[in-house]
Amino acid sequence: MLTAEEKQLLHSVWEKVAPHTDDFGAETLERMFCTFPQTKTYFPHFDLHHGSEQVRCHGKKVLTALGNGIKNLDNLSQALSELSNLHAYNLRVDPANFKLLAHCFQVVLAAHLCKDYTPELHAAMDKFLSAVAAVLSEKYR
Ligand code: HNI
Repeated sequence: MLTAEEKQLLHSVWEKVAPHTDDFGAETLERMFCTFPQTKTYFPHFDLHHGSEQVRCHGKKVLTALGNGIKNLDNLSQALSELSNLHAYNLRVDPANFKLLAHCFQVVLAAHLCKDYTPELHAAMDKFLSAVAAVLSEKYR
């Protein structure tokens, strides 16, 4: 699915994202909770206010998992297998929400990387996030 060029783009963008996983992760979640408030229902045990340490810590976990996915583009299903089990069997997150999170992450990337977030990179990231969503949803049936 991803071309060699797209894989290369994803690897290089992650070098820019990796030093900011806390900030970008927190902003991604804050945007998701603000823009799509229904997503908050999965986090009744979290303090969701701006600046929440829990949100920051969780955002870092989510982005670290995405970084792990980028390191394993050729065996994504295997790399994210545990997370797939967790979201399907334990958390039971409606897969529609994966698209919402992906959208918010793309907004964060565009806002911070500005011109470096080229249409080609946007397209590659969109394909990657769709593949992650597919893996996280594949245990639902
Ligand atoms: Ni998600 C826990 C990664 C989408 C709700 N999630 C995690 C963890 C990672 C993670 C990593 C921590 C696992 C652990 O502690 O072992 N989540 C991802 C990724 C995506 C994603 C890579 C999609 C790109 N998760 C979502 C979405 C929701 C969601 C869209 C709901 C709207 N996730 C959760 C909840 C937890 C969670 C709830 C448990 C949080 C906690 O700590 O209690």
